[in-house]
Amino acid sequence: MKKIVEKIKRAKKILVVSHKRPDGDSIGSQIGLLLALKKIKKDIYCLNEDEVPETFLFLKGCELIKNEIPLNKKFDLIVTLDMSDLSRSGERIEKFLKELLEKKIFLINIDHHDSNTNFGDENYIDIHSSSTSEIVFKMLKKLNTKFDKDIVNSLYTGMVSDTGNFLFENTKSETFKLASEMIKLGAERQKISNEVYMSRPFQKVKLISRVIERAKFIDDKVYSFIKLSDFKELNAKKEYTDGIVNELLKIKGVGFAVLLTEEDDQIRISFRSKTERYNADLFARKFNGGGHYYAAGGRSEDTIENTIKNLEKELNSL
Ligand SMILES: [Mn+2]
Repeated sequence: MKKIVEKIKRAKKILVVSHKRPDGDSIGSQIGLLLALKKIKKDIYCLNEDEVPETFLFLKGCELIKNEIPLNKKFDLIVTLDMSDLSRSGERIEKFLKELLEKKIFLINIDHHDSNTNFGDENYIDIHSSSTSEIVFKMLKKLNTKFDKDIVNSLYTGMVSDTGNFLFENTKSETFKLASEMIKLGAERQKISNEVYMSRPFQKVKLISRVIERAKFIDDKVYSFIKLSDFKELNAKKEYTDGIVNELLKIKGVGFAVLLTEEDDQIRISFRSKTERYNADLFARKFNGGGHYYAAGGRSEDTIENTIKNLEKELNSL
């Protein structure tokens, strides 16, 4: 951590990148870092493949996250957040990052995924942290940041969304301790919980109901799917799929849940576990993916029918 703090102190122009299909943690950690470093007069460019999801537009500073490759490419440091692998940034941005790396621009990789490939020049991977936002908060404290409401709001949002509102296994006593510190520093706990967990667009609720209706059980394991046509029929945005797999996991008696989402060019698969018996990370590796013990992702380039067949077979032998 010390090395990273020193590198950041010395850098002037910093590129901050996170993963495609951003979530609360990637957005929260990016904005938190950006606002804090702006205070000490760093020139920051936050770059993501995809736009900020609707749910997180309430965060002040989210308009500073860009989707365009910068024209002025002179950076002296790259920080990647919540990214287990360079390719997680998305094709377009990965290509840009590789160009910068060829020019020997130093890369700091900050993440909490077990499957992180340590692709940075300096890697800070803490798999015991609830979220990347939690790691960024600890780092900013070491940088003697003068925290304000907007900084802690974004970091708190990252923590709240990666822990499912402090519901998932990754919620540790340390998580509550840091959350408490953030609240003391001005984080608006209730507003954030309302924005992230109590403001579902009705079309998303309809999508959830479709997923629940289609649920198929194999012992204490469950899976369901979303078809491309569902989005059109329900007038639902692609980002509404976020977190839906947890609705399957919440069912009494379920220990392992899988959600398949049909996309234009692939099937995206989410895996969630709520018991030590099932390792989502290991299971996801059978489907070109990985992640954490209790939450992981994968994908398939086969049809949804074949992917379901394959999944059933794997679930039966799990
Ligand atoms: Mn995360």
